[in-house]
Amino acid sequence: MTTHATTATTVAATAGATRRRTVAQALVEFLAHQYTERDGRRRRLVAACWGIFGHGNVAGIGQALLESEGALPYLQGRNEQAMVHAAVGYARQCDRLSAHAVTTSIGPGATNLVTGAALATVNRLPVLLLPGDAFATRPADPVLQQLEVPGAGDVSVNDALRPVSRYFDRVHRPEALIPAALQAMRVLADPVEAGAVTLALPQDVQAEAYEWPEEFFADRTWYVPRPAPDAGALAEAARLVRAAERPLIVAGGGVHHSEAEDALRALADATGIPVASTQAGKGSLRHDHPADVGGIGHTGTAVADELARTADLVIGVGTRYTDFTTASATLFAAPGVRFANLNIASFDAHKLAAHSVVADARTGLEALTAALAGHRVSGSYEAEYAAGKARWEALVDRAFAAPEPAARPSQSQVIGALDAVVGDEDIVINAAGSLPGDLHKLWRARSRRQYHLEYGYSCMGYEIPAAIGVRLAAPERPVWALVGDGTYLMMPTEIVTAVQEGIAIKVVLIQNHGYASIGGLSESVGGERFGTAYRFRAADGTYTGAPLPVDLAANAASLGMDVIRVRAVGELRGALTTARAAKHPTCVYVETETADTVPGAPEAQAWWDVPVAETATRPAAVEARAEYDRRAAARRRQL
Ligand SMILES: Cc1ncc(C[n+]2csc(CCOP(=O)(O)OP(=O)(O)O)c2C)c(N)n1
Ligand SMILES: [Mg+2]
Repeated sequence: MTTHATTATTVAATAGATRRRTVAQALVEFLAHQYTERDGRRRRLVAACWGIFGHGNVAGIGQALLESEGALPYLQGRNEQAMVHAAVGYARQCDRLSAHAVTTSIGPGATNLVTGAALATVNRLPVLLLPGDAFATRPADPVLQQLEVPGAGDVSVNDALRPVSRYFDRVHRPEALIPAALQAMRVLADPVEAGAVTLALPQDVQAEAYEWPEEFFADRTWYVPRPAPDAGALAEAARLVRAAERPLIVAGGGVHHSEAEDALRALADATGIPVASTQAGKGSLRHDHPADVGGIGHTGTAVADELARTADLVIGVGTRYTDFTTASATLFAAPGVRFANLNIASFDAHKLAAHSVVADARTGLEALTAALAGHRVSGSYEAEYAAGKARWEALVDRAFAAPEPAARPSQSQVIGALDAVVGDEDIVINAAGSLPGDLHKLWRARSRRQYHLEYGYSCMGYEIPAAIGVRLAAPERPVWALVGDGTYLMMPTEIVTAVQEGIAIKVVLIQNHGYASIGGLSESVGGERFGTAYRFRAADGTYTGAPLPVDLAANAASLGMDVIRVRAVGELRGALTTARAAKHPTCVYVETETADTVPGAPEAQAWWDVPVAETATRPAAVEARAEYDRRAAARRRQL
C-alpha cells in the first residue's frame, strides 16, 4: 500500500523543446502548474506566494513573481514567521489540499521562518518555504548577513530549517531544481509527510538562466489517496470494539483533514460509542450530537475525562496522543485498557502499543461501521454518558451567564457572548494562553472547521495572521482571531496586511495585563507568578507595581483596524454583533477579570506534567513538589 500522492502530467507533444528561464522564473512557473485532486475535486497545490523582499530574493523570486503576472499570486507580509502562520491557517482550512509558498531574503528573513516551520511540521500542515541563501559560487565571501563557520564552508543559517522541515533541499545548480521541486510537491501533497518543505535558493542561482525541458512546466496533478485498511487489521479492530463494554473514541485532527466528520457521525449513530475530541479534533461531531462528550485530557470536560479514566477500549482516530490528550500518561487508567488506532500515519497508529489500523480516517471509519453492523453499546453506558453530558452543559451555561451586566466580564463570559452571536459558518481561531483551555472546555462547535485551535505548537502570535490565511481559503465565513494581550504584543504585525488586502478579520483582544495562563501554572508549581504579570517594577525590585499604561485598543486602531471598546459584560453582545457585520478588519477590545479557570471546572482537571523543583527553600515550591510526586506516581506506560 502506498500513501504517497501519485501524479499525472498532461505532457504535450513537446519532447525535446526547451525554454530559457532563470531558476526563480522556472520555479514560479512550475508552481503555477501544480494541482491536487481528491474525491474528484481539483485545486491548486500552491495557490499563492507570501513574500518579504531583501537582497536575497528581490532580484530572483521577486523578479520572477513580477514576470509571472499573477500566475502565482503574490501576498505582501510584514513578518516572515507571521507569513508562515497565514500559510498554515490557509492549508488547514483547505484540508491540506492546497498550500501557500513563502519567499524570504537570506539571513534574518530566512531564520525568522524557523518557528513557523516548526509549527507547520508539528501540526502536519503543508507550507512551501523559499528562503534565499548565500551565493553558491562565493565570489565575495562572506556576503551581507552570511554566517561564517570556520570549520564548515557549506553551512548557512538555513540549515537551522532542516530539523523542522519534512523535506529540505538547497538548489546549488539550476538543473537540481527539477528533482528538488518534484520532491517538494510530493511531500506537500502527502497526507502522511505533510509539513514544512524548504527549498533554499542561493541568490546567484535564483538569477541564473538555464534551458528547461518544456515538460517541467506541464500541468501536474498530485492525487491525494484515501488508503483503505487491511482486512485483517480491520476485522481485529471490530472484534475489539464488539468485546468492549466501555469503548471511547478519541477524535483528532485527522478526522477534519480527511473530511471524515460524516463517517464519524454515522459510526456514533450506529453504535452509540461516545466521541471525545482533542484540540485539533474538536467539532468532529456537532456539540449537540448525543455522542459528543467534548474535549478530552488536561483541558477536557468532566464527562469525557471520566469516560477516559474508565474506558476499556480507546479508539484513537487521526490523533497524535499528545500529553494534553493523555493527561501526561495518567488519563487512561482502567486496568487492562486497550487501544485501537486508526491513522493514515503508521507512526501515530502504533502509539500507546495500540492495535493499529493504517488507513485514511474516512475510509477506515466507513469500513469499521460496516464491520460493526448490528453492534451497539449497552443502554446503561449510553444513559451514563448522557447524564454526564447534561451535567457538563449546565456548567457551561453557568459559566456563560452574566447576571450583572455592569460588571467587568470574565473570559468565560466573553466566550459565552461570542457563542451567542456566531452562526454555524463562523470560525474561531486561537493558539496560546488561557483561551485554549477555556475554549476546549466551553466552546460549542457547530460546524466542521469552526473550531480552529493550533495546539500542536501553541504558538503565541499565530492567531491574527492565521485568520488572514483562513479567510483567504473561506472568504464567505466570518473569521475571529481570539488573542490575549501577551499574544497580541508578540505579533500584531499582520493587522496591516489585513487592512491592506481588505480582509475583514475580527480580532477579540482580551486584556488581563499579562499571562493569566502561565501565571496560574507558575502558582501551581510553586513559582509564585514570577515574571508573568505586565506591571511596573516596584520599590523592592519585583514586577508588582501598577499595571502598565499601555493602550492596545489604540494600538490596533493605529494599525488601521476599527476598534470597539467593551467596558462591561452587558456591552459584549452588541460589540460582537457589530464586529461580525463589519466589512473592515475590526477589533473588539475587552478588559477581563483575571479568573484563571472556568468556574466549577477545576475538579474536572486532569493532570499535566510540568516538573517542579526538587530542591527549594520557599514553602510554596516545597508543597508543590510533594503534590507533583503524588500526581506523577499515577503515570503509566501502555504496553
Ligand atoms: C511564542 C511563544 N512564547 C511563549 C509561549 C509560552 N506561553 C504560553 S501562554 C503564554 C502567555 C500568554 O499570554 P496572553 O496572550 O496574555 O494570554 P493569557 O495567558 O493572559 O490568557 C506564554 C508566554 C508560547 N506559547 N509561545
Ligand atoms: Mg493576558
